[in-house]
Amino acid sequence: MKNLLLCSLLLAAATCSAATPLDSIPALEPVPGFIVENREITINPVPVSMHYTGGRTDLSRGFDLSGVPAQYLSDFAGLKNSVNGIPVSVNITPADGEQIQGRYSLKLSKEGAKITAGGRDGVFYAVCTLREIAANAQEPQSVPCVDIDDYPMFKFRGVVEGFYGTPWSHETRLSILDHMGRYKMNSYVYGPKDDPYHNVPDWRKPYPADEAAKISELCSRAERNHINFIWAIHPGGDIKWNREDFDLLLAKFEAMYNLGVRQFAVFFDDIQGEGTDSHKQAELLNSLNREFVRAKPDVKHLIVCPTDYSQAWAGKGENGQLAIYGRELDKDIEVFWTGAEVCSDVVRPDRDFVNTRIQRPSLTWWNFPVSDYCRENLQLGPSYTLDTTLTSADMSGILTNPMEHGEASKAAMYSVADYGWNPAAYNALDSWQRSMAVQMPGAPEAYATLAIHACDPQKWYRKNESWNVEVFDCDNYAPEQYERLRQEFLKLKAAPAEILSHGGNPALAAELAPWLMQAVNLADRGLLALELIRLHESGDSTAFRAAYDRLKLLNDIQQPGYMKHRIGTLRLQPFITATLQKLAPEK
Ligand code: LOG
Repeated sequence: MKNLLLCSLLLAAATCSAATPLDSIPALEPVPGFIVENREITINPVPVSMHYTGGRTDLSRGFDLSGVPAQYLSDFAGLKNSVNGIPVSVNITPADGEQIQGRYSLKLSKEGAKITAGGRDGVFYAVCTLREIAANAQEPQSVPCVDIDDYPMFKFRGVVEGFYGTPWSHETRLSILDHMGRYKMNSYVYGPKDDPYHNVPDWRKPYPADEAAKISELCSRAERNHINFIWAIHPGGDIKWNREDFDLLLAKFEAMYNLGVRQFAVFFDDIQGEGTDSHKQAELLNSLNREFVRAKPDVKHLIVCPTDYSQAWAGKGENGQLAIYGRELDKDIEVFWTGAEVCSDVVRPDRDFVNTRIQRPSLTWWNFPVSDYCRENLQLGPSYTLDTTLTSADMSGILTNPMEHGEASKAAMYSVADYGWNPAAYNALDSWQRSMAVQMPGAPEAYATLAIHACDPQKWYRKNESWNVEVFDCDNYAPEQYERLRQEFLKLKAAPAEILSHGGNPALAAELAPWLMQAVNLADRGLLALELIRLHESGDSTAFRAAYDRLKLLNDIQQPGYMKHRIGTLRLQPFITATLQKLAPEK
């Protein structure tokens, strides 16, 4: 059964009388999609084709892996291996040119689980699916039998750690690689702007030994998860277009190769001066391609982030950087593209713009949920405004640029993995809802309550927020609106304690901690604002005045903390501010 949610609420929420800040709430696009109720099996990403074949099987007894060829056994880690389990078989079909990388079929019946795949990645993806079924089935003792035929739409699905700010810790990266692998993402680009050995000033130097050892460990962890670890360099800020700097770049790549890196990227974003020269960039990339990439059979295609990575300033004509890339850059080099703006929807028109110029499908660098331009805010909302009709002809893939809060970014990664595998079936709202439970298994509702009020960055890439409630003008509202808002403030007040005590994800709770405190404060102010409205109506001017002064004082003293860790900025705090303004006693 499907429930069509929201949409119309949003416009209603913005309808307020004149002269209050509520008037300035922007009308943002509703989150598309619907919550799927009562599903028997949850698999993320949603498979391309899945049929129930009748009958049920028991996964609670585990899997008999004795028939799995030894070379694939390591990919079955995490599945309960048991001689009494259902038998698993693996059949490798000879790879042919037509085969889509990673395609697999899985037939789950009473007799066992039959995996057919073209190669290693396909087997791994089949196991991911099996693990999802085993972990998420409503009743593991009785799981419906299914036939699944599945393959990814896009060649690249993953994460570009490409933000400004504190780079992720080593532990966070390891855990993100596991998270990505679990949801069939295959590309992780290492490019944190504030790593000095990636960027100016130290891109020419090798990593110190302890950092180097960590990169090696990341490479192994990525490999185990069938992820290409792509190391990026950002030399454009001070590069000299001479042989000396080229040799230093080659030497750095060689050093990274020796640490285990097998795919590379060169970033020319956010630079000025000499480094922006399009012809020189293309020449350097082609030389790297010939002298390094193609010279090593196990190194995969080079990737570049151009200086003109967004339509906002990309030259349109034939002397623009993109057209120069199109003419001069080797055809096997992938080109990043963010879209119409730096932070943009993933839609067709600006893909057409870039692709016709670079003469290949671009690789989307999606600047969501990155928050380096709005560090006071979290971006915990749904991953939406992703065109579900795009295909591999429109782009070679999608990588999300996340927040410096790695754990808090995992929900978006879950959904981008979903979209990148099977865009046609992508259901933004449902994918987000599922991600809440994955991230906070002990308190999914509390996490969703916090997240729904922590979506809007307030500038640039505005996102809908608090769409589950209506805020209203204090002298023009219906009793149900009042009660709904009160219930929501009560839920928000309770959510932080629930997240901390029962969430089951301490690393995430630690990242959220400063916002959790502000959520409680905000909910308290909201409840007081509602009480104030009632007291105003009651005519008890003494009680009203006392409550007004209390809320005003609270709002003022909590303001500095709130400005550093903001929550409910789109609708909830504007409601409180508007109520205070409107009910201000005459001096
Ligand atoms: C940077 C990126 C940053 C993002 C969002 C690209 C290609 N480069 O404006 O490092 O995280 O915007 O602030 C960027 O997006 N430049």
